[in-house]
Amino acid sequence: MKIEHKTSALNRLKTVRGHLDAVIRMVDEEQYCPDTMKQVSALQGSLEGVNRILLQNHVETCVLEHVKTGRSAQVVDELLETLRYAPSLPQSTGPEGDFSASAASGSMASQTKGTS
Ligand SMILES: [Cu+2]
Repeated sequence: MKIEHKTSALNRLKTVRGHLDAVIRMVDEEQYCPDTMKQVSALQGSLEGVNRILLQNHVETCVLEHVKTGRSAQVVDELLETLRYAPSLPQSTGPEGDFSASAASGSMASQTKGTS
């Protein structure tokens, strides 16, 4: 794994962990439902960001290596499978795709990005 992608993924996941603790407190304290839902959506957006980083790393490392060693057919099949886990990409239009994408903008997570 490329060190810059590893660092970025770890930082984001640790931010998500802190954010998730805050959302757990919101539910425990029975805060206003839409406020909590907004934070859950922000968390979903943050996790999608982690998957984008992982996908970028995968393409830059594993996929390139497989192409170099002549395993192109395997690369295509696996990559199409992998894209299913990247909800914000146009290839996967799951039921949660539109909602989380729109809710991710202006999220609390993006404001705290880079801290851990
Ligand atoms: Cu990979």
